[in-house]
Amino acid sequence: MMDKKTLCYGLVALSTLTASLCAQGPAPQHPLDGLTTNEYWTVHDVLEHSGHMTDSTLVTSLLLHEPDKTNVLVWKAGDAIPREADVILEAEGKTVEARVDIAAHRLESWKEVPGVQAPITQSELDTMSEVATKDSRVIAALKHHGVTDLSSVRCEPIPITFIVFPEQTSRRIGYGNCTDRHGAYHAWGREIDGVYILADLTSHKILQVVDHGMVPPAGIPDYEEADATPLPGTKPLLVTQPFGPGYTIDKGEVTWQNWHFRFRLDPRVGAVLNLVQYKDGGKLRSVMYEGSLSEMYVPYMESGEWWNSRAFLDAGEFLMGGLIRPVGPDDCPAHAQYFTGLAPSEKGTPVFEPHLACLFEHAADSPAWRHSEGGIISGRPSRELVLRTAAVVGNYDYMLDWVFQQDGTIRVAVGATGIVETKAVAETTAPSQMNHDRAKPEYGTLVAPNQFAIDHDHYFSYRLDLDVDGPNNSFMVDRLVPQKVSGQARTSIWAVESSIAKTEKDAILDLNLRKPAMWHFINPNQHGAAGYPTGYEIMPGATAVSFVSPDDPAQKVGAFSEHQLWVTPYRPEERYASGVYVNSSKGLEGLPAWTAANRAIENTDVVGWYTLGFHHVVREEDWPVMPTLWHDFLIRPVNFFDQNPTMTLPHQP
Ligand SMILES: [Cu+2]
Repeated sequence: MMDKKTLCYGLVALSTLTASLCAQGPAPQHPLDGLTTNEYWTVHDVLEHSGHMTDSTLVTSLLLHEPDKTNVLVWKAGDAIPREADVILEAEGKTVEARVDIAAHRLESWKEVPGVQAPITQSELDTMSEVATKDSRVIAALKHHGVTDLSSVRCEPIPITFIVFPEQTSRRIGYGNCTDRHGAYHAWGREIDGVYILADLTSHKILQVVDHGMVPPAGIPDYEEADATPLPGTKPLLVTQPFGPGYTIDKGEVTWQNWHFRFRLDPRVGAVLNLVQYKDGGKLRSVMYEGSLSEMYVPYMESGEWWNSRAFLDAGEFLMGGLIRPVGPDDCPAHAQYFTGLAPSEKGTPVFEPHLACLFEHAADSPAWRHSEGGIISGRPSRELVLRTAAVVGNYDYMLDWVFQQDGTIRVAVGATGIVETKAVAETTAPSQMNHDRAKPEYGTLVAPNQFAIDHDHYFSYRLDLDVDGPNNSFMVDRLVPQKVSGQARTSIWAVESSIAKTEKDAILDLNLRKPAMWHFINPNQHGAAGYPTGYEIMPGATAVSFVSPDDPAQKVGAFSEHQLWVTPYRPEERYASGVYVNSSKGLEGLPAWTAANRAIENTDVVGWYTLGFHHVVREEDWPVMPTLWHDFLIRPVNFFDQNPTMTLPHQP
């Protein structure tokens, strides 16, 4: 058996192909490093000896509690490293928040939080499936659907993010249906639709079984057995770095070209980048204190009684095993370096996660700059550094990239793939109204016989604590406005009008092609050679806004999706765009609640929240597994440098 410690802590350095590093190292080397194995065990032991734990108490979240930002910014190697953990526990239907001082082996606080539901755990789902498949009402309903061999049946009462059933206001409730993976490798697309189960996850009681009719069992997607067929003419395409990677990692700090940054792999939100700096003229300049995903929201467009509970807040509702899962050899290039990570078990012990992220350089497919003059082409090739993770949320897989460019830009990208969620229907071909009556609205696409993929949205909120040349920044909107011109050959041009957002409500912004604007985070106290304040902008790519009515109860929980940009004053506890607790939520937590106070955001430490999203009208090509669909946005310097920082790049990429 492989010694995990060796794999985790020792650089397997004979070849970069197999190099595997622990993102967090054997002992923390920096206050923002992820919790280590020893630290998980300390937290576990402190909780176990606290006198509060019973056999049924579940650790539903265990995360690093970041030290105070002002202390981190002055921290230097050799200083003591403050280490604390935040734990959310489920204690017989009650939600408890605990904080543990790791260095002192001390429980700092243990407090019940009324009116909220902790994230759902795997054992709750496993237990309920066992209970359900022994329940006489479920057995009878499944028999009615022709399913009598229950050995391959799983009934999963999944979490519900918004209030669908009155029971949710006082109890820990799951709701869902059964799948039969008999004859298949996995259960997606194998739903025994028609049988629905409402369950109390605390008392392990099935509250209600509904059988609303007979739906034929769905076909088997069988994608895992797809032949890998060589394409004629395909020749090897190799990218190698025979002399090793062009970056270094020293005590957890990644240095590549002029970039410096740290990262940890957080069980709730995945990669958390910290202390992102750019070396400019020998001086390290701050760009971003912290950047990470904050929340995800995937509402389905099916209003029918048995499906309308499906609106997922994927980062916060179910944390077990962590949001990100291992990446494989087809996810990252052969020369990539892999990083291991840890996630908590339901007892707060560490669970080792191999290959949880990969890091690699690649030659960009376009020049950093070029100009052709008099037949002479001047220019420079460019390369990029990619930190890649993969979130796996039930049926969906998301590739999550942070891409560092040589020109000072960070590109943040999400690639959506995995299996679209289908509802079993009687039809084996598109119903006539889909073909002929275009006046009738549709809510999905028949991707295979009996498999109706429901349309839905995907929204990702990114929390971006930009610290451009220091923590105190302002948010400036540069609006492009039409200008009338008279007495000239032109009658109309446009001009840029800048305004500083004074308070949060000035900075809740939407994209509008008719009213373009630049979203510009400036340091009003630092100016470049030309006199402009130094800055970085958040530059949207193709994205979407939720136009589901704001009073829709699911939309209230994912309310961050109504706007592309929010800006808040930095508050260490404001980390998740829909709040900490998204199960059975009444909604309007997180960004809408915080910004209601309309706090001042001028010349202070501010945090930008960008929503990347897309509407997913499912295509037949999205079955049985969706081709990866990428969306991105840029964090881009604006007057941060005095000129193009890639002028002096070498000619070798
Ligand atoms: Cu989708």
